Amino acid sequence: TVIAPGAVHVPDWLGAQRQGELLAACRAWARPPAGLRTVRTPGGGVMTARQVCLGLHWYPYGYARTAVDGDGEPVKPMPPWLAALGREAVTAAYGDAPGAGAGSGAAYDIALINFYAGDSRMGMHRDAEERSTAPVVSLSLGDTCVFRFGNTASRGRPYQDVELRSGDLFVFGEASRLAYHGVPKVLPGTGPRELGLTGRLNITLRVGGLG
Ligand code: MD3
Ligand code: FE
Repeated sequence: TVIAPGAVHVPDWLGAQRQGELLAACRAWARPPAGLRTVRTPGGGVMTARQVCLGLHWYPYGYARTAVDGDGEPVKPMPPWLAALGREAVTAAYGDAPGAGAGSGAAYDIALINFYAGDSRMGMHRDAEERSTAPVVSLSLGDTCVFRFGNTASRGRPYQDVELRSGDLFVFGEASRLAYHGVPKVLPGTGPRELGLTGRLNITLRVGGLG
């Protein structure tokens, strides 16, 4: 489903088996060293969703090449299979026409994994720290959330609210790459029982273009 130009939602893209495998990987990445962390925002606040980074740090806020918070350990690497999943996702959303999804064709080299407990939220923001125009790939696991997709001009209206469920893929590229977006709420207890996850995980795959 095309929500806006370049913003494509593919419900239930990951089957039960791949959801289970991705969750197991996330649980391993969440363990120390360089495991799940609390992120401080520039305004002095704290994100309610906790985060794990692969490939590059995002501490205390924004990409950095050295450990500057938490346990001081270097982040875990981006595994090649996860980079390949990013490319596969872009093809699933946009098709494989030459130039589909634009970007430089560079490899997906950063993953930001957000863990939402029942009362976690994410305010309206844009993702503009990457130095690449490649689409951002989003994968959801566990509880359903309300995802708010806005516009490129401001945090406010117009926006569209879309429910993201376990296994859903969303790709944000082209004219939607710099749109404001957020997660106003998670709907507790709505995830697939057999997955065994309380809360919600969102895995975003990015091309940093940061050298
Ligand atoms: C639209 N995560 O990590 S995923 C984020 O569910 C983030 O955890 C939310 O926003 C989450 O930055 C939303 C959907 C998403 C991710 C990246 C985008 C939408 C986007 C980048 C550009 C435009
Ligand atoms: Fe974002």
